[in-house]
Parts: sequence; structure tokens; C-alpha cells
Amino acid sequence: MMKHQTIIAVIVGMVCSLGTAAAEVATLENDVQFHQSAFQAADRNQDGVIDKAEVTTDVTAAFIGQDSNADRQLEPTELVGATAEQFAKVDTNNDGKLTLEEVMENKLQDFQAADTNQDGVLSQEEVLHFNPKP
Ligand SMILES: [Ca+2]
Ligand SMILES: [Ca+2]
Ligand SMILES: [Ca+2]
Repeated sequence: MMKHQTIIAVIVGMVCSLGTAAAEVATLENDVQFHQSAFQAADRNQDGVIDKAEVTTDVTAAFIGQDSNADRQLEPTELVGATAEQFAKVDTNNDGKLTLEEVMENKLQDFQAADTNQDGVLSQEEVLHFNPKP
């Protein structure tokens, strides 16, 4: 369970769209440490970078972890800490619910945006320096 939270944090820490109170509550001091542990959790094969497959796995796991009524859709009530604005950004068809596809699309966009050297993987530095627009 703890793992899901840190995974969400990496991906959401990157984007701030899937609700995670942790990412918002994190102070500047513990922010780096927080991201490092989240990064390590997401880096499943421990090669020091996060590739697309790892993001896909993590987003799926995070999605299932957040989907408390298991209907394969996330409603605002299931996303603690997400603002209406963040939610709307991911809800591309505006039906008030997030599907895995919508979330995945959003996360892969973030993945590409965070990949500043465009080598197809995210280094810890890239994740740390990625500043999503609020
Ligand atoms: Ca990896
Ligand atoms: Ca939707
Ligand atoms: Ca990269």
C-alpha cells in the first residue's frame, strides 16, 4: 500500500493531477527525499532510470489503488487532494470520471515533458527538476 502512494507521488509529483496529498504537503526540505524514495519505488528493475514500461505499470497500479469502488473509473471523491482544476485537466471527455486511458494519456504526456534530454527514460535528476505547471 505504501508503495502505491510513493508510486503515485512520482507520477503525480511530476504532474500534480492524480490526487496525492503527500505531494502537496511535502515541504521544500523533505521534497527531495520524498521524490527520491518515490523514484526508487517506481524504478522496478533498479537500473537508475524510469522507462515507459515502468510508468505504465505504476500508473496502472496507482489507478487500481485509488479506485476504491473498483468500477475502473476514478471519481473526484476517490482522488483525495486533487483540485477540480487538476481533475478536469485529466478528464478529457468531461464526463466527471477518469478512466485508466485518460490517466495514462496524461501521465505519458508528463513523461515526455519531463524527459528533457529525450532519451526515452527519466533520470532521477529529470524527475527532480520537472516542474509541472499548476
Ligand atoms: Ca528502471
Ligand atoms: Ca472521463
Ligand atoms: Ca531522460
